[in-house]
Amino acid sequence: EGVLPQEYTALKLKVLEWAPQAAEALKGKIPEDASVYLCPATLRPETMYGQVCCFVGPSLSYGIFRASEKEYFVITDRAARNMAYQGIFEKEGVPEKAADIKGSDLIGTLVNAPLSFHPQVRVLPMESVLATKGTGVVTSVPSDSPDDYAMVTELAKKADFYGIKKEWAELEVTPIIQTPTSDLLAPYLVKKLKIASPKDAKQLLEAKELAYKEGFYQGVMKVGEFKGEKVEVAKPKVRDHLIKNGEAFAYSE
Ligand code: A2H
Repeated sequence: EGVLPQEYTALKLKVLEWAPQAAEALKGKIPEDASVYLCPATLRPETMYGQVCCFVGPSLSYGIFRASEKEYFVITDRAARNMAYQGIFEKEGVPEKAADIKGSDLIGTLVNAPLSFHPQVRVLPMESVLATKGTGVVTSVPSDSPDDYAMVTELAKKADFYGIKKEWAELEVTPIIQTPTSDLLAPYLVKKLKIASPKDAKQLLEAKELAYKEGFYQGVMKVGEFKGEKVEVAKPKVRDHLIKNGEAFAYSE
């Protein structure tokens, strides 16, 4: 944990269709006219064009919290307490939980991913999602996150084992950011460091650090409204754009 607070962008991925297990578990618990959002916390809002799925920890517990009359968020209890404290919910004080749900029951849910070339993506499992960081929900950008690339590759390879449809993990990975090394930095580093699976934690940590530094300091946007601009410059602009559109909000911890 650093000394400075981490300033995340929490995205709003609207649920379009619940996985059958989730629909069953949530029956009658959420007002029919409300929208429900999975809210991944990210440090790389400028990469959101490249979302291909949304990860939850299959063994983690989530809550569905009332943000306002018409909006509910799927996040950990811990994140809900922080959000209530930060004035993100309409009502102050103890967060109002409409339902509990296990990560495993969310797998297969179809959500809308703001800005993404793939506007509809699936919720998929990732064992390494921590309950103690962010919202416990992580949006997946395999072009720029080695962890995400290693995980989607694994999911596509072993779809049956993970109980998912192979095609959910096989959405095209599009170049988002050009760096001196590559326009698909995460896949490049995963291959270069010979990372074979999400279990190669040591190499993944190295890849993550390299990707983050090179992407942030030397990256140039290859797509989107800020195409041609440096990542450093585009990052806050993409963030503001998402927040203004009601597709994200500031969250820190
Ligand atoms: B980042 P930091 Cl493209 N458990 O978003 C595990 N990882 C989590 C998490 C949790 N509970 N909550 C957030 N994260 C991930 C995009 C991204 C991210 C890219 C490249 C690097 C990257 C798409 N995934 O993070 O420990 C989220 O993934 C590498 C630093 O607070 C979030 O940003 O520094 C990042 O880790 C936050 O990590």
